[in-house]
Amino acid sequence: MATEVDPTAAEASTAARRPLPDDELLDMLHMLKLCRYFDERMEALYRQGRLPGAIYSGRGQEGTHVGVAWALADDDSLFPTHRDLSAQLTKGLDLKRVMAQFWARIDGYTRGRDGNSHIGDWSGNKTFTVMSHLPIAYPVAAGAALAYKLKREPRVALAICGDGATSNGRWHESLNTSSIFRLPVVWVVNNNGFAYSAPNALEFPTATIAERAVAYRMPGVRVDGGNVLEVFEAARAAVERARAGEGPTLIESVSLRWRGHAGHDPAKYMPNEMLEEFMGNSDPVRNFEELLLTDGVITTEGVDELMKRVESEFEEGYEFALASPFPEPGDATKGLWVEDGYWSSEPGRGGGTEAG
Ligand SMILES: Cc1ncc(C[n+]2csc(CCOP(=O)(O)OP(=O)(O)O)c2C)c(N)n1
Repeated sequence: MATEVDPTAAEASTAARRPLPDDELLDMLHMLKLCRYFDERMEALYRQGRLPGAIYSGRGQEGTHVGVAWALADDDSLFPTHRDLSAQLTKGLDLKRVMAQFWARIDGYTRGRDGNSHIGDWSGNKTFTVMSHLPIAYPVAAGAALAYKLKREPRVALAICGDGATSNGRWHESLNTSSIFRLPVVWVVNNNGFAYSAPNALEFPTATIAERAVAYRMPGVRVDGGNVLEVFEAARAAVERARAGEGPTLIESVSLRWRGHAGHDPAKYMPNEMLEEFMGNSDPVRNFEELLLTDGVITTEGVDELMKRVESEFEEGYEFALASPFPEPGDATKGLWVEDGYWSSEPGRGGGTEAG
């Protein structure tokens, strides 16, 4: 006997896989594709000797970056690490200024002081500048969260680091302090399997990073970085919990980086089978595109249009970067204090008084 099928039930079940309205899902796909394309093109320019700075590819990890940053409100703050440019773009960094940064031009976020990923825009998009010492963003995020709590501001800080950084004392101090004071903070660990070349088994004795949350009496969640919606939903729950005054959450997102630690690292330590498995089954960009195609949120023509838009955004950014002037020698001694306006979120030379 044929079973009666209720078409609205099928519709409801696929819609249940989509926790955001369709227009936001399309924006999310755009961001995922932009980040992937940016990463691929920047690597190509680097290999051609046309990109002077260093690159830290986050290819394969866009699901984590876009998913966690999507859960933040404008006034919430992001504390990223060297591999998290995709999270910063999602939080609102301007692609043109990011590219000017990589070519060390005056319109870059550090106004020509740095040629790679030490980017941030605290006065604009509340992305704290990336610092090298791992995981230095964690204690700073704890401090920001403490300030929000003391000032009774309904804001949340979210910090990201890699698995390797969890072996550093600052990581434990940050989790400990945040739990004692129930700070409005979300701790994200992007577990890409390797701390540079050291595999997880040589980094920590537990099977997962999420289970270490027990020691700090906070929830620990492990998500699949290949599934941007799973990441987003975990981050959204953690952000809501933090905003409601219930304290921190630890999120471990498992997502291999497909490239080496930096542009100069061929990553020979990464087993081929592992890489193939992640690239085959855990590609967050392809997985999400397939979901939206299957659910009829986008068509193949729509995907082609999106790619054209992404390509022209990149070209515009590239032209902007190369047209932006280098800093003048005098700029080096300007803007050493926050008050003088040099660090305003406007591009260009900025205000700023001479030091000394
Ligand atoms: C305190 C500190 N020690 C060492 C380094 C050098 N270093 C830079 S990246 C890196 C690997 C970090 O691994 P992980 O945290 O897993 O992040 P990944 O780069 O793999 O994304 C190391 C050791 C550093 N920046 N800071």
